Amino acid sequence: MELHVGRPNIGSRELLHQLLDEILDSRVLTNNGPFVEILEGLVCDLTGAKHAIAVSNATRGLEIACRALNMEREVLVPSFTFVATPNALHWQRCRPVFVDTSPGKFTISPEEVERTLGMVRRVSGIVATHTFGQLCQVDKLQSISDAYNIPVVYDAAHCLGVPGVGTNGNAEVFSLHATKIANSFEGGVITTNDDDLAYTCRLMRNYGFTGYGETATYGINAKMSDVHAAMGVVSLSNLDDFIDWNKWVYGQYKMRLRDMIVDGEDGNYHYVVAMVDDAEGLAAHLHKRGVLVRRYFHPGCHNLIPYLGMYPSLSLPNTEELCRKVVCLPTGTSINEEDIERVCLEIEAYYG
Ligand code: T4K
Repeated sequence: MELHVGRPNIGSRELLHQLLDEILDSRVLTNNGPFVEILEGLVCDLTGAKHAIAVSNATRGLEIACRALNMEREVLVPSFTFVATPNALHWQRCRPVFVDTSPGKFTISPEEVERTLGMVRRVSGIVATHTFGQLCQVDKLQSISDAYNIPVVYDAAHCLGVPGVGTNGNAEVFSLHATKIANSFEGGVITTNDDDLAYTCRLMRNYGFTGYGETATYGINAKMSDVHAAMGVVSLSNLDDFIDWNKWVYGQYKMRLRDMIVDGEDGNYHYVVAMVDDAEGLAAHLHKRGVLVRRYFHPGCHNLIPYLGMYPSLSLPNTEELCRKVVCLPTGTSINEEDIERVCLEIEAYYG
């Protein structure tokens, strides 16, 4: 049997079936119905954010947040992230300017952000990823944001349930994709404490409508259906159990593989990250044996089309090192003790 990194956490089927019946009986299937509101309330409770705006996926959420904050032209972004992060900017006709990570971290380097701001003109914002549940250095980034008067949006796709996330920067964007710790099949949520920004994001996800036949801004369809929201509600109701399970899985790997496993105690344990000298060789060995580890994020975004070749002299040594070394191991509620034993035995066999 194949072992995966992104096998979805399911939660209570009974509750989901009950909610789906309610939705079908009510015939309110979408257009920001009651389950979308319930989901948004749960995310506010969880994160402490004043506003949560559910959207169709995190990529759209990033687009909307950046657009609502008037990001245009150059925007600073890490290269060590899922390609959705720069793509959201590119899709909004912004130019992603890739910045290196801090040594020993998975997140964008504030020092490199500042250095880049000194070299690149017309930067209108920063989009920084809290990678694998490891939060960015938010205080340093906030100081830079204040000093240069540019907004910061956090890509918090991996971070539901991570302490201290939801109210940083101008906005944070979570993913509820099937592969995330909590999921709504597909989905995302923007959180912010800024009333005006929340209002604009709400309008933008719904064509800019303020009322029947009235619009106040340009917008798009980024709504989450109530069926998706119901799955999100079920998933969030089970979030503590998912985190507990992940923590146990992480502990098992850590006990067995020790320093190979990156410390993850500050996060939600959703990604168990191994750092090895030759991620390529190890991943190939494991894939042949049905252990479908993932090399997130290899190659770095600056080496992916459409960004490849855009900055020929760009040097991102810390990013390159992570791309060479990081392997994400199978985790989540579908993984059990036997599976972990199998993964560890295969890794040990590879290293002889
Ligand atoms: N920002 C960051 C930092 C992100 O990591 C992501 C998404 C986003 C933004 C964008 O969020 P959304 O717009 O999607 O809300 C996966 C996910 O598809 C992607 O959502 C995620 N990041 C990324 C890190 O991982 P792939 O290409 O590796 O996905 P895939 O479909 O190959 O799935 C991985 C594994 O999970 C496979 O072995 C199969 C298994 N799987 C997957 C799905 C969808 C299942 O067993 N069942 C399923 O339903 O990108």
